[in-house]
Amino acid sequence: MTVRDSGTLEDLAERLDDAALTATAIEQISERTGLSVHDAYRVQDLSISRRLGRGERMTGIKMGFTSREKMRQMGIDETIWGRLTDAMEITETLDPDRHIHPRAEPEIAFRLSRAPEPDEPPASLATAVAAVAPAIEIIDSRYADFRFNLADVIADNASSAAYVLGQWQDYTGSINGLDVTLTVDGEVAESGSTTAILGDPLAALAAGARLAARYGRPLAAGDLVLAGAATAAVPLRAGTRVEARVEGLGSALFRVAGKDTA
Ligand code: OOG
Ligand code: MG
Repeated sequence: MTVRDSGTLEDLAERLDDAALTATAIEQISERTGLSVHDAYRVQDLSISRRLGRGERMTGIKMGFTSREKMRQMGIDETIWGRLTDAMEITETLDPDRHIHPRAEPEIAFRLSRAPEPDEPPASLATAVAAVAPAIEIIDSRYADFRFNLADVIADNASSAAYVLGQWQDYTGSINGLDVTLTVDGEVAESGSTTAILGDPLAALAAGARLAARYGRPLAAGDLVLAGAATAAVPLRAGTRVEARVEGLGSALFRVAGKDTA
C-alpha cells in the first residue's frame, strides 16, 4: 500500500490518536505505507485536529532531536517538531495508566512575544522571546517497544505526551552553558548542559520557527516552544518524584502516581 489520498492519511491519524487515547501500542506505520516525511507531518496535523475537535487548544510546539544525546538514544539524527495542546500540560501528578511506556526528559521552554520573521536567525530571535522556564517533557511513543523511524515518529507527534513547566522568568540574555539535571526521588538520573541543545537553545527555536512554518503551522505571539531535551530520556516509575533543574532558572517537577514497586 502506498499512502496517496488523504483518506488513508486520516486513517493513520485515527490509529495514532486511538493508540494515545487508549494507551495501547501499535505497529510502526511508515515502512508498510511508504509514508514520506511530508505526509507524516500531515498525519500529525490530522491527529492533532482530532484533539482540537474534542475541545483541546493548541499551546505551541515541541522540538525533537535537537541534542546528540537524544539522537544517539533513539537512532535518528534529524531535527523534528510536534504540536502541544493545553490538555498535555500537567501541574502535579502524571497518571502512568494513561500512558504506554512514558519517559521524562529535561527541557527549556520559551514563550514568544511576537511571530518570528521567515528564516530569522537565532540572535535576532532573542527579541521574540518574552520568557523562559525550566520544563520537563513526557514522551510516550505510541509504537511498540519505543521503536520507530523518522516518518513514524513525526506522524506520532514526535512522541509527545505531556509537559510540565517551572516558573516563567523574563528572558534577559543568553541561556547557553547552563547545567541541567534530571533527578528521580532526588537521585541524579541524567545530567548535561543547555549547550547540548543545538549548541544554543535559541538555535532550536530558530529551527522550530522554520520547520513549523514549512509544515503549515507558523509560530505566533504567545506560543510555547519546548527546545528539545538536553539529555537522554528516563523511563518513569510509579510513585516517584521527577525534577528537572536548570542552573539559574530553577526547576520543573511532578509526581508519577501509584506505588514504587522497584
Ligand atoms: C522523540 C522525541 C524527541 C526530544 O526532546 O529530543 C524529543 C522520542 O525520543 O521519542 O522530544
Ligand atoms: Mg523532548
